[in-house]
Amino acid sequence: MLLKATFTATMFAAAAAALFAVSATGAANAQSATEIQLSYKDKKFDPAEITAPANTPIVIKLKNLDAKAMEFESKPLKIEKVVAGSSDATINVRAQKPGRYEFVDEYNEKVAKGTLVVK
Ligand SMILES: [Cu+2]
Repeated sequence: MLLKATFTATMFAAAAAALFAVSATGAANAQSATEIQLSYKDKKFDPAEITAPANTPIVIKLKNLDAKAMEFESKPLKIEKVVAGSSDATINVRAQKPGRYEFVDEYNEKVAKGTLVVK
């Protein structure tokens, strides 16, 4: 019985250490987020293509320079955010695998397109 109790305590300690390691990694990721400046004017994203490293959280600082509201939307990134006219927004993007991720202003999606390239 004593041996079993010791074993269980050791397992518990190992599990606690593993949990701590996971949260420590999470904190490190949050610190290394890539920040990208993006503006929106005359129904165009500038730049139309933005680039970020793979497997790192991304923060898009979006400036809507148009007087009207727009809606930043990306189906592949599962993001939707309404940005009022003449205002800024912060868009948090989870770490992504390499690839091309399209986004649009949903209110003008035929013309207002951009791409996030992750590599
Ligand atoms: Cu939408």
